Amino acid sequence: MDASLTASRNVQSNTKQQLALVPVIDLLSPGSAGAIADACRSHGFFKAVNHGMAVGITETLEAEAMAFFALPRGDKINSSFGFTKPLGYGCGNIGTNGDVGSLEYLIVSDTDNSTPTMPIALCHAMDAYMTIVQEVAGRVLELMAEGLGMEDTNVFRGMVHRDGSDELLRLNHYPPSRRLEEAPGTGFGEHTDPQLMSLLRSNSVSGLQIALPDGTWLPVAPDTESVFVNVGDAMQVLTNGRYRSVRHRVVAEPGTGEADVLSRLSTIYFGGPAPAERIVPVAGLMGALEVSEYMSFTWEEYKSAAYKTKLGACRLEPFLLK
Ligand code: GA4
Repeated sequence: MDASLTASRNVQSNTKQQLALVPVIDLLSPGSAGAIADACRSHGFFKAVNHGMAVGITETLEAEAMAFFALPRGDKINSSFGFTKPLGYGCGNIGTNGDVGSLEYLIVSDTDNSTPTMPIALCHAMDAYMTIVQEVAGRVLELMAEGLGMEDTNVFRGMVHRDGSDELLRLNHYPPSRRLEEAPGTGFGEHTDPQLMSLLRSNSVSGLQIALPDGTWLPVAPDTESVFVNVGDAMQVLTNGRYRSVRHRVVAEPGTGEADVLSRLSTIYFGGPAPAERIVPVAGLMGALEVSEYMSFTWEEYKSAAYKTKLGACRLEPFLLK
């Protein structure tokens, strides 16, 4: 066989093999910015180790969250603020457009902490967690900018760490999958996150999968010591498509081990900007002749359009300039 053809096949299969692995990035290593940029381009997803989040705070939140989800249903609805969307407690529904999932959840916002009767210990645990996860988010956003060679590495971080920015914390609790045999269904259907980025932590129960660029699903092994980073739609636009938002979902297949008897708990931080922030490709990043692939819109416009879509929709498509 032609040597150059063999070489090109090898390159292709190496790329395929690399894609089949979740990139793991040590946030303290000197090459972390470059590695993050590669992962955000190829997968829109990576696993961060050495993130520096205090174990005690994550363990306390997990224990308080489990205690909350173990409450009788009526108490959970009362102790949050009913089914008011998009914040509060929910069970079985996702969003308000008819999507369902086999999970219950609690969503709180950093700016609107109006959770008057939520258990006080859970409020404290969520506040403490928010503080440490925001720090990691800031560091990751800085590295995302550095990895693109941007002069101002504070651009992304500044968008989500500013008064009025739209940061959310979501706790998802999935029943053990053996119980799903009676009512099988996806835990959380496939979707991309609308924000700049999301940071996910989970207990040791599996279920998360990410879509590779060719559409195949890659299961992500749970790792209680790591934080998983998702690129969101807003970041895809800010980088004019250099970083891609990742489709992901949570499935629980009965008969696969731990997930049969234990419930999965995940905690996700969503880094969104302030409502008036314009989501357009960052000037310092664009090549001389490069044009934006997207229409110009504010976060408020994107979010209100996103909240009218079904979970699995390609939310950026209507904003693409063809
Ligand atoms: C996906 C990311 C976050 O979980 C979320 C979700 C939100 C919701 O559950 O209310 C949405 C979904 C998410 C995207 C499209 C809309 C809104 C459900 C849905 C069908 C809190 C978010 O910001 O967007």
